[in-house]
Amino acid sequence: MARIFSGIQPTGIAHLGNYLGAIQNWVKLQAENECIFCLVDLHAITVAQDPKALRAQTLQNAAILIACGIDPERQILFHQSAVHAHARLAWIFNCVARVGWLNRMTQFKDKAGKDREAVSTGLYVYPNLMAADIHAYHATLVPVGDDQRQHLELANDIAEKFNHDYGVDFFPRIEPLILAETARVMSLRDGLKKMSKSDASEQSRIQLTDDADTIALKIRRAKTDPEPLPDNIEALQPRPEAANLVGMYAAMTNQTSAAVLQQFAGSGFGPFKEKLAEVLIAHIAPITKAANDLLAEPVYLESILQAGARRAAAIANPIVDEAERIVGFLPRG
Ligand code: AQP
Repeated sequence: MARIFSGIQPTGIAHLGNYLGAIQNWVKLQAENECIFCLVDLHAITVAQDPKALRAQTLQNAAILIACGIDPERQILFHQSAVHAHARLAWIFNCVARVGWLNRMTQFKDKAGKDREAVSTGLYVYPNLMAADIHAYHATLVPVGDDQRQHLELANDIAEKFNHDYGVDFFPRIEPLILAETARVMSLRDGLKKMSKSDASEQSRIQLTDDADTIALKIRRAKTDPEPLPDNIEALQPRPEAANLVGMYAAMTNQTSAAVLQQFAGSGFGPFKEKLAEVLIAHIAPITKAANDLLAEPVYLESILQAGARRAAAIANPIVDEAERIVGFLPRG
């Protein structure tokens, strides 16, 4: 049984991309692994957040994860800021990682854009905190999208340097678990941009709290092109928006994009979008309902996260205490 660490940022409401790329895999992984699921609010504030919205989104995403099938009794579900071991280890890793390593991180370049001087230093050291999230539990498997591969390599470089510099064999190697079905879901407004919680346009994503009418409207308005659907995958390649919608339908109905094209070849987007909306609504409506039921009892939901945090701290604290001893800190007493 491997120990798995997975996180999601409460920077907005979890969307279809998070679901297909991450959450549905987490639900499957629970059966055979010890899983630690974290709402990474420390990561979230690396870009500006409204405090009230951040609190609400942390609870909303917790409700969504449980509604999707994450079991907070058998596994650990908590909010990152409640377990101080993350920040303590991240500081040590800030002192282990090299500036040259962080300068190579493509996600920082993407997120900082042209205004690199104006972004927070937190955004720059984000990968060090991510390394701490994993190593604080001696987790060895991390299910992520392909976009996170570089951060996991960095987490291994940090662990190796720590072990080497202090002459220990303390932090294990991490293996990324990049699942074949980790589809990248793209924005409904731009087929070349990934679907994202922080995209300014809510029309760009299907949120896991959207009701049936909202889903239908967003899909109707999704950007497409004037051509009918082709009968082969190659012909979809220069049509990112069409490819994205076909990929969504395929993922929701458990088939390949090629099989979907066999079914809809020659069809215009009107009827295809109607079918896509139908399968999305059928899948998302029960999640929305279960999440709303949980959100009606925020105190209960908070108590689930707090209990999870206590269990997480019981694993992480001794590991981070030992890391602090290794670097030469006196015991906290
Ligand atoms: N569009 C996507 N398609 C497939 N997988 C995705 N993930 C995110 N977007 C897509 C996967 O979801 C997990 C949790 O993501 P995250 O919240 O930690 O951060 P993110 O990747 O930065 O997600 P967002 O929605 O784009 O958030 P913001 O806008 O705040 O940056 C990860 O495993 C990720 O791969």
